[in-house]
Amino acid sequence: MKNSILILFFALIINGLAFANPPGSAEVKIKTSAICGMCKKRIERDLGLTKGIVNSNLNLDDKVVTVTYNPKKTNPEKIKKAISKIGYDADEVVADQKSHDALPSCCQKTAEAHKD
Ligand SMILES: [Cu+2]
Repeated sequence: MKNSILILFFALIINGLAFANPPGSAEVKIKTSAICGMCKKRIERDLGLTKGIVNSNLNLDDKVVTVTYNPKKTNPEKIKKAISKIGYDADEVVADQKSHDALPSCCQKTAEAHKD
């Protein structure tokens, strides 16, 4: 009886540790101005090279990129700036004009407007 209580006790501790520290990462969702699959690849690749970012996945349906990051190394503000530097809007952060203008014209956020 004593043993099973001990085992239960340790199981609870181990469980608690596992949940308290989901490998130390955090997640943020950021709305971007991505347009096509090239945009998706470009953003995910460049974010992958950005300090503190563990993983990113851009959903082209709603243009929201889900970024997993290490909160000790970066934060959502820095991540938005990184996306702006790639050439895309990130929530309230407007795309860096120079980077945006360097994108293929089909990937520029004005591309959609030109079609109308
Ligand atoms: Cu594109």
